Formats: sequence, structure tokens, C-alpha cells
Amino acid sequence: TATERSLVLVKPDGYSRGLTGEVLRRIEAKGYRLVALQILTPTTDMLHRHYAEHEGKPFFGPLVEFMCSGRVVAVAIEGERCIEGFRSLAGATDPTKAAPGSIRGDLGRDWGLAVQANIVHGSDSPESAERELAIWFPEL
Ligand code: DAT
Ligand code: MG
Repeated sequence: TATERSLVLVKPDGYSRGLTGEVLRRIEAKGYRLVALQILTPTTDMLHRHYAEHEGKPFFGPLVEFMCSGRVVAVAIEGERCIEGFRSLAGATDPTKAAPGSIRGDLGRDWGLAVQANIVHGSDSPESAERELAIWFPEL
């Protein structure tokens, strides 16, 4: 196994609901280390780069609009297999379907908006993690 870094975002819904501490608590309780943290309102340029793989999909515009609608907490985490491990902590993309015990399953639900309001983002592969960390933490 390898020590990895992953990018976690507490999305505007998670931040505004005051769930940042709960998300960070779960990351630390799992045994991953926080190595960088920043609170910011992202620019559309950052989000276009961050979500480049979804460009052209019907939910892309609403997703970018939602993500720059408020503050986001960007966190770089580190640990053995933390990329897969945080995805597991986060749970399935649709919070209604996400398993209880996961962040989305315990804290999220359908708000009548869309599944983009699902509290957190986590990188999905080592390549994505490296690409995304360069966007949010160019100094790392
Ligand atoms: P994940 O965040 O679980 O990695 P993803 O990368 O497939 O999911 O999609 C990025 C975000 O886009 C996701 O968190 C919520 C939103 N999204 C995905 N699929 C969607 C859909 N079918 N309708 C609306 N929003 C969607
Ligand atoms: Mg994704």
C-alpha cells in the first residue's frame, strides 16, 4: 500500500449547514491526517477545471453554479489508501441512496434541488487527486 493524498471539499451546503467540523472529525477519526485547509468561495474558472470530466453533461452548469454559490472548505488529506477510504466515508453520490454510516447517508438527503447538494467531494483516483490538489493547493 502507499501513502496517498486526496482532495476533500466540504461543499456550500455542508459549510452553510455547519457540518465542516463533523466531516473533519470523521476524517481524523478514520486516521487520516489533515495537511492543508482553506475556506474560500471558488471561482467558476477553478470549478471548470475541477469538474472538467463532467463538461457537456446536463448537470454541469447547475453543478458549477451551486459550487460557487457560497463558501467551500478545501482540505488536503493524507494516509494509506485515503483516496478510496474517503470515498467510502462519503458514501454514494445520491444522498438518498448513500448508506447509513456514511457522511452523505447520515447527513444528506434530497432537498428538491439536485444531487449536487451532497455535502462533500472526494477525489476518485490518484490521477484525479494530483490534478485536483494542484487546482486548490498549488503551493503543496
Ligand atoms: P461524486 O461526487 O460522487 O464523485 P460525480 O463525480 O459523478 O460524483 O459527480 C460530481 C457531482 O455532480 C456530484 O457530487 C453531484 C453532481 N451530479 C452527479 N451526477 C448528477 C446527476 N445525474 N444529476 C445532477 N447532479 C449530478
Ligand atoms: Mg467525482
